[in-house]
Amino acid sequence: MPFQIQQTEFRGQPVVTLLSGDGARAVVSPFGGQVLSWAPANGLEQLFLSDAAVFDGKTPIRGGIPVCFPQFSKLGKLPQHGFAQDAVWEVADSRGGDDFALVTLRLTDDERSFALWPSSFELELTVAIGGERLDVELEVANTGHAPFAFTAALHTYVLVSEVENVRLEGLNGHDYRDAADNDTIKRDTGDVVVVDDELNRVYHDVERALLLRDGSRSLGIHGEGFPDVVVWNPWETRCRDFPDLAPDAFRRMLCVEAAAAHGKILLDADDTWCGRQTLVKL
Ligand code: TA6
Repeated sequence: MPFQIQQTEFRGQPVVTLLSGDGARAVVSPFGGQVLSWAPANGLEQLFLSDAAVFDGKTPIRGGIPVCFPQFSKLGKLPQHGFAQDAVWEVADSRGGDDFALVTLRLTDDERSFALWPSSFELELTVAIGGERLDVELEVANTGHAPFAFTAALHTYVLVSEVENVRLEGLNGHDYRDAADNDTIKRDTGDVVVVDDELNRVYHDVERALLLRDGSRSLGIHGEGFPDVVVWNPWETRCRDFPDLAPDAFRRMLCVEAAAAHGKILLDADDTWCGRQTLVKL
């Protein structure tokens, strides 16, 4: 089967659909620079996208892989998660072959970003699929004359069959900031992370690959460049606070995010930083 890259529409908004020669599929939205859907070759959907997500070209889309930049969460004075998730990115490149397809989106500073954050930057987000693998790479270039600092995340919503049955391995022994418990710093001492309540943790300095087990399905999750991992589920209690999540949607999602959230990344003028998250269906 030849690879296909098409600019089409999804829920009334422009998207790029990728199909690699070996049958992996993805949908990427220029609005937000956001992966909305990914299925590995011969496999099922792996990302959660809320049925109640708003597709109006203005509101951040609930699900897939939102890009948080230049601020993760409320770690600063900018709107929550910064301004990249509701900006329109330009399609800069796309290519494919027998075993891959990729698209690169680009976002540069403009009047709106400058009013919020007076720095000159260029972001490139490359989404590559093929076989069992999804790679999402965020490159940040400082195109100005002064250094800047940022926090960031690839806020990945993994689709799960029932969140209470999910086991997340690989975080044992790591310190985390528990945002669901007054930002208390704790150490993870369990073999696995289990979700049976609201969970909002920023794990510090995670170098290991993680394994998400969901019944017979397993997903490897690995970050490079991003030092931290955020694990988030709003549970029943907080799910109600999100108008773009159905009341029981928390059961079908677990966010496992590649993040730079514990400390800021400092980027000198003319310098470039790169972070990546890789998901592999095992
Ligand atoms: O990554 C976790 C988090 O920062 C939570 O605190 C939670 O609010 C979530 O992201 C969703 O944020 P959003 O701005 O997309 O509603």
